[in-house]
Amino acid sequence: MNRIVTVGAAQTGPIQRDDTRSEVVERLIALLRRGADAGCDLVVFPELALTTFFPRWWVDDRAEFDHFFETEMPGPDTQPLFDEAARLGIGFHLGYAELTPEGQRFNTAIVVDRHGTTIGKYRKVHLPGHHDHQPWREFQHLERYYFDPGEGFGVFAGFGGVLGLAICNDRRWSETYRVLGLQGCELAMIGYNTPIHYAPDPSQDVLQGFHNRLCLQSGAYQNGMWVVGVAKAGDEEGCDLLGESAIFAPSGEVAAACSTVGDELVVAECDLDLCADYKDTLFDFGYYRRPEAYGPITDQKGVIVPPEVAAALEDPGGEGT
Ligand code: CDT
Repeated sequence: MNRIVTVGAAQTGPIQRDDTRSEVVERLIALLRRGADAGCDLVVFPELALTTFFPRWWVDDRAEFDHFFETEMPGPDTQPLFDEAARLGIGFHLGYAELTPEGQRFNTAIVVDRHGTTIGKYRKVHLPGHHDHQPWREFQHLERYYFDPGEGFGVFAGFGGVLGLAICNDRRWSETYRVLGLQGCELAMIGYNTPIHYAPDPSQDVLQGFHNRLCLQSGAYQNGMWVVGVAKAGDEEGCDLLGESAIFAPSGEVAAACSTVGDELVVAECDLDLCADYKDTLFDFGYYRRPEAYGPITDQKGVIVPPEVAAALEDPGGEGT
């Protein structure tokens, strides 16, 4: 019997700064109910799904933004989401800002089973943007100011398969999917908030949708896993966020895709047994991978052009010119 998990990608439209937590949770519950009506086992919400994307603003004292963080999960505002999911008998994935008792701040995602129990938690590893105030930008991207980095990519047992979590910018790094793939991940959930305008190189603005799909799709194919990419989309406080939430099969094919930038649910029946078609053939890691040839992947962080190559390029009339 095939292992089919019916997954809903629950994209949300924008969340404005003054929207209350309970208003947002009501929207999530509405999506959850649509998911239940559509037969979902699992509904996937975006990154930072409870608040506006507050790293777009600078404040001198980070603590001024502590109200965007959750100190407990579930807390009083989010308990209704857990309760409704358990009542409906479906699981969910939720991204939120986490403030720990020790004062650490993380960009976090959890996966909750159909009984309302949290079965997996992940803290974002790749924090994009900058740590300092850069007033020349139309808006800031201060994840490196507001968040501490997470420590790694774990996988979790749930819904009959191996689940993996990553968050937004993580999806642009092939290492993310490979580390999950090496742990047998069969279904990766990745929420995102992606401003269409990229201040350091605006020529990339028109390519945002293409790059989003390129990364999610190739991550799915090259690791033989389902990938669910879910956006918080639309005009949020004057910042245009990419939609294009979608579910990708282990073949890399699109199984379901959103077409709006509002609250929208699309559903795919994800057959986890399809992963083996790729994991046991072309991407049989145990048979084909050559870790002994991949040293620089973990031995170094930035680019090191080998000295002899650099020298050849500097030698006028030499081999490199
Ligand atoms: N939320 C998040 O990680 N967004 C980034 C924006 C990159 S530009 C600073 C992303 O990779 O989509």
